[in-house]
Amino acid sequence: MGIGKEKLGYQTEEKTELKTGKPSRYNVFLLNDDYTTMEFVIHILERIFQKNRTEAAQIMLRVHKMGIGLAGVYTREIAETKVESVHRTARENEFPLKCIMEKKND
Ligand code: TYC
Repeated sequence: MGIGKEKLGYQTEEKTELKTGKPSRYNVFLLNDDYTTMEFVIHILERIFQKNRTEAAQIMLRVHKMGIGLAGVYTREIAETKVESVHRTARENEFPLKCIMEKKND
């Protein structure tokens, strides 16, 4: 048994939301790899992140060149669902594409 978050003085997500009335937002990033095709990443950005083809191609190229790129910003549950959808769709198509989420500083 550890010391609870409350005693250590951390804010829980629930307390922050109750106080501010605003849910935390999360950046969802795509990561580069050597095997996933450019066309598949564009398809993911169009279908899962609702980007148009021009935006999708720009984000894909940024990930390809920089190693990481922002696909979208969402509340926690939606971000979690996006990450799962990317991984499931990539697995179904036998690509190693990875997607991560990170809480924004609110
Ligand atoms: N680097 C990949 C290639 O050259 C393309 C790619 C872009 C893969 C973005 C993943 O998130 C990614 N085929």
